[in-house]
Amino acid sequence: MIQTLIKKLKTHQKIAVISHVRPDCDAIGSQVALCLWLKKNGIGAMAFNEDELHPSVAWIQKGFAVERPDTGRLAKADAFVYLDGNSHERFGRPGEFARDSGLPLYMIDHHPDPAGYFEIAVSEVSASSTAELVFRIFEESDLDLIDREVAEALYAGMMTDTGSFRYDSVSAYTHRAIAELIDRGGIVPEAIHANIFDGKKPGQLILLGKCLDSIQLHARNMIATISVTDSMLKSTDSTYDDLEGVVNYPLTIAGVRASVLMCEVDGRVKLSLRSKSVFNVNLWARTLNGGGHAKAAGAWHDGPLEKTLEKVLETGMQQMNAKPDKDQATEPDTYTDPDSDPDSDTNPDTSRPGPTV
Ligand SMILES: [Mn+2]
Repeated sequence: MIQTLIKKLKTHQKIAVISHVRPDCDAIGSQVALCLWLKKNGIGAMAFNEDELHPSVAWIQKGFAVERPDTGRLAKADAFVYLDGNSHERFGRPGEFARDSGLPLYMIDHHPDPAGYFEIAVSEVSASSTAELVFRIFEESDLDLIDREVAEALYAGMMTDTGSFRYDSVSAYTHRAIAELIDRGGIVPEAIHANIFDGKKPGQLILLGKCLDSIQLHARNMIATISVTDSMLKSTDSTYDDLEGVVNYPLTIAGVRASVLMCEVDGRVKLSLRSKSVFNVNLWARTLNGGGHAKAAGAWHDGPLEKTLEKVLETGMQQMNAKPDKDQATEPDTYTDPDSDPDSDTNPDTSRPGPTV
């Protein structure tokens, strides 16, 4: 599939590469690296994203600028590549423009259930990240095209989507790819980690303290919830984006199998779900009209927070009481999970949280 995509991309003059709204390092890292690959192959490239980039992500685009959508610029494209998402809805205005353009649409992604309208879809749920799939484009064409900017972009995507290489989506291949990036790009991993994790404002740590204080345990301590009110954000001069990674903290409590962060955003409640067990939060999020991966998913609820908590627990308990092996069998997500053996249920502490969405 990668070879087919490479051949196809080379038939175009100017390709618009787009990534999902509220982009993370995997979205922007993949986008910057793919645009650099196109440029190095003599193909015109443009990168678009609907949203302003958070500083922990924005530094990645020094190799290739990601633009806000502009109809005049978008109209110059003769094809679109969707990265780190698999349907129009996740891509804001660039996605709508591409959908209505009648031009070829390509996609590279690692989320389950891709839409069927892409001419070529590189869709691998077992890949650690979209950046790992973009690395394969370099590997299957010319590894010598990897320079420092490409390597930094791909490293950032792979490292963040694997929780710093700890999730069970990490394979020997992931580490071989990282070795190539370090060798060929001459990158300094510590500097990349600092760019991403060490730009916090003091208020963010105070917000973290309030979030940890709000942790509640349910269902014999197997489910943990964090409740974030609008006033917690305001009093710490923070926004939803400043909560990145906070949902993972309750997973470090012995016995907790799943964690849900509920945050008031624009009069509704945004949900972030994480699992470190066979408990499939993608299925759980779908009962709340959301989705994602087996171990990391998101959803929205109309609120208020107390009602959201009730609903979350009701649907979570239903799923917890369902037979895990039956649920897993009907689940199209092929995410590999060492804990998918129901016998290991009694020992959830040996597991790892899944990738970020
Ligand atoms: Mn990703």
